[in-house]
Amino acid sequence: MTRSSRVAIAFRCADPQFASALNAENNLRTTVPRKTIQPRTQNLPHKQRGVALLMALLVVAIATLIAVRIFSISTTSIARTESQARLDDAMHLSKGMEDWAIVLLWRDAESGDGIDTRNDTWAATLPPLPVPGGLVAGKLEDLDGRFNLNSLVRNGARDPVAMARFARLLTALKIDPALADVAADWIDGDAQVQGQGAEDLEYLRADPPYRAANRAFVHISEMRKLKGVDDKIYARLAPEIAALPIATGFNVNTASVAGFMSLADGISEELAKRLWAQGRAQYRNITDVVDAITQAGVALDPASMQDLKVSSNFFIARADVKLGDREFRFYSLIERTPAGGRVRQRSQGAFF
Ligand SMILES: [Ca+2]
Ligand SMILES: [Ca+2]
Repeated sequence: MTRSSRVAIAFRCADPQFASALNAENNLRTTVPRKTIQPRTQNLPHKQRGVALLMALLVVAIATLIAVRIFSISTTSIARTESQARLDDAMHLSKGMEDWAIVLLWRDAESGDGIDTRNDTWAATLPPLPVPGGLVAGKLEDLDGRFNLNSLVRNGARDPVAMARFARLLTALKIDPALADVAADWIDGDAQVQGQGAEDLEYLRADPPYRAANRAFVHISEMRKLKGVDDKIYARLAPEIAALPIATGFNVNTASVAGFMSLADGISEELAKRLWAQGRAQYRNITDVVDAITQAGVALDPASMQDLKVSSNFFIARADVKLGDREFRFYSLIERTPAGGRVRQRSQGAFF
């Protein structure tokens, strides 16, 4: 049924002539049984008149209820249609924000400095812009400065560099580093518990029971299902991790203090804060950051430096849309490519 036909029904039901039409129909209906039943007893006409009146009242009451129900269904449908239309408009606007983000990232790449930092244009918050019926605001954050959970297992085997880095990150965040084993078991293809990890047997005891995913993380919120992760731990972890569809390097320019602490044993919080530079680190290449760490007296394992970089390929674009009294938030996972960029994932409401 179309929206216009629903509206037509609603107004027909609300028409004042509707009641008199119903009354006329009721009179007809109640007249028929009276004529049929009338010969049975002497006092039936009087009784029948009472029944007829009762029936008339009942039918009017039911008709009124039906009319109200039809009207309320139709108004709910209209409300839902309007609500859906708002959501559709908001989604269109959020896709406009994706286009904006991709253009911004492409321009940044074209500018030619080859590095990505929080001082870049893409990192600036887009203040609320007026659009027909509301406002739109946006924010881009890079994800390559976070730990990619899917780097824990490569080609079916645990990656020792990634495992050690994640364990150090967990320690820096005051979380039991055993969670590195648990996360690796969650995504490795087997049901064999390694180290202090957990597989199906652990999760089948839950209520309701579930199994280990045994495939790459699709979203970081999967971490909530892992052994040992409660709301507090997840809240600490979420801003530090990413679940990217491919193996990526680690951008030191956008790393957090805990991220710097994860690079090597012996990087104190104090040193990490210096390297982090109030979130404004601007290393031109990896040699710069390696020199800064070694000059502070920390030995670096060359193998653990292999995936460090100073640029990013994955970003999360946030769009805040306000239309009338409704507010929407959308997140889009954007991959920067040589041709520009593409959207790899979308979500509404919460990203974490
Ligand atoms: Ca597994
Ligand atoms: Ca396993």
